[in-house]
Amino acid sequence: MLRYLTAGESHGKCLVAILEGMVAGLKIDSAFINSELKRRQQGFGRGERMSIERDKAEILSGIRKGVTIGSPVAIMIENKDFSIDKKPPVLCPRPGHADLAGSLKYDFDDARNALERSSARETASRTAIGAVCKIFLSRFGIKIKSSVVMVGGVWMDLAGNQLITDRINTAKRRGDTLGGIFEVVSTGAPAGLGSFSQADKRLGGILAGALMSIQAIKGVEAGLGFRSAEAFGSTVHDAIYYDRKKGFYRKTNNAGGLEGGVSNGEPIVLRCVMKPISTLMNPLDSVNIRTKKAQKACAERSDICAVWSAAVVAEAVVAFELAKAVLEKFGGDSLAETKRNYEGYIKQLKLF
Ligand code: EPS
Repeated sequence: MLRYLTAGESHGKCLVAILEGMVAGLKIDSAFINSELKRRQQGFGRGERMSIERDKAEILSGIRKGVTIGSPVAIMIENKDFSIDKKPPVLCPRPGHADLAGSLKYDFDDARNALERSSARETASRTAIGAVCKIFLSRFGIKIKSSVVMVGGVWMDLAGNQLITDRINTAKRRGDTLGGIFEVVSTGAPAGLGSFSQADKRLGGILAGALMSIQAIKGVEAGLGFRSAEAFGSTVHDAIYYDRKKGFYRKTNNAGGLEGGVSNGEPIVLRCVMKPISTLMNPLDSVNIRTKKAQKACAERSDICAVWSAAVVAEAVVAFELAKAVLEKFGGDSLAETKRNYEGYIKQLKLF
């Protein structure tokens, strides 16, 4: 089974990620991992931290001479802003962040203990894991891309970048923040990943759960998603056609490539809603967790808008889940073994 763990605080010494279960024999280009880390740091509206950090993956184990050897792949990303013990306590929790819920849960009288780990800085680790998974998936012709669809109510297809830039600048002037919507599209996945046999094997549920686990994500839809609620079934479901060369195919993809919890061979199309960043420079009402007196929420350096970054993180978590689904379907401990099994199945699909 493919699995991963991450560790590290936002202003701790470093971030760590361990990916276990990746096949042996996969060539890993560390420049690709670093380019994914760089993509995550970009986008208009990011905070000052992004000019401090130069996220770079240091591979600690699991890869020898640029090739995986089947043992856990451990990756470290250094935090240039390693200042956790010098930071002031956070006493007035920010609405929307994990500050209050985390302090209640762990019995902290300093919400910094919660915010340091709950911070979206952790997503750098997931991006590194996702990059390894993307390399694996590329060997099976599976590609994952994302695009930002809307920021702060301004739709990309209706507006140029300038309108969105203006909106983010307005938020900044007001001491406010913005969220948005982005889309993640995976192409090349064969029909048959995931299963309807058990709730926890349904690929739609697995992908939605993974995307909802990304900091600040408040909603996920597949294909036509929420918009399918207002239409007749006849206009929602994707009619089936057959061609001797192409095999089974569809002219529409409202299902977003998922039917019955199983990939159907069409692109897997997922959209996520990201709420606005919860650190507001013009803060909302809060309560001091020690004195219990009314006070404004704490406000320290953060982002205004991180939708572009979240889209890159979403690609990474989708990459991990698809890599896991590929390994569950085809098995194997080496890339050659997994590929052999995959090719046998593709042949079976062609003969169907
Ligand atoms: C982030 C690093 C953080 C934040 C952001 C994401 O750095 P700092 O808190 O030092 O400015 O910029 O985290 C949040 C938005 C959040 O709410 O936790 C990063 O590396 O992506």
